[in-house]
Amino acid sequence: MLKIWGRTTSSNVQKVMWAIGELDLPHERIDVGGAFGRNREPAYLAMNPNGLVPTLEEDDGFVLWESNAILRYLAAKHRARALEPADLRARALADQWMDWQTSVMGVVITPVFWGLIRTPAEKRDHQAIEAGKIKTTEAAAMLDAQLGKTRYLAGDAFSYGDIPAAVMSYRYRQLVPERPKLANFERWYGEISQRPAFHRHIGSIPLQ
Ligand SMILES: N[C@@H](CCC(=O)N[C@@H](CS)C(=O)NCC(=O)O)C(=O)O
Repeated sequence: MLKIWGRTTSSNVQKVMWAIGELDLPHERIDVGGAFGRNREPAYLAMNPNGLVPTLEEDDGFVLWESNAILRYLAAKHRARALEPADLRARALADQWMDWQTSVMGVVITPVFWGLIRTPAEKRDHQAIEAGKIKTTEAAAMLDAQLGKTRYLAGDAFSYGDIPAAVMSYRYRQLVPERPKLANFERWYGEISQRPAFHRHIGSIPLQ
């Protein structure tokens, strides 16, 4: 059976579990990382030399890490069109937004998430948190601008291109309650958050 190694509270594991939910794939998820540890043990490092989660493992020993690569692999392998756009350009745009989450939104939200959720109040770097809030709001405004033109990020259909940004948006909406009103972003988030797999793997899991 398909195995996913990684704790449910990791945003990168959440992306993969959301895709598994959308595709309705039989799987086993094993808690690793964070308080569960085990990700620096030799057996885990032999699968994923980064010592990070998630890692995908299949019965024949195939192993894959990097959450966005896992999303692409699962979408291509199983009922592809449910997540992977058929049109080449829509697929490229989905890839673009996935990579953008890794290189932009995921980077700028990190000091906010770590500062407010993982750091005791007396040790917080408020300047870094505030700067991260401003930059994350700029990233959300980029989503809003795109979502003013298309219903979803890569076009008018939901795709894996929405998954990484939506996982970050779940965090953004809680971490920055004082954010400006971004009507297109909120409309998209409202639709996304109705998806059962989003609710199960992201929306119902408190930030920690
Ligand atoms: N680029 C990697 C990043 C993976 C990553 O940073 N995972 C974090 C959790 S979100 C992790 O493993 N942290 C260590 C831990 O959980 O113990 C991916 O997208 O899979």
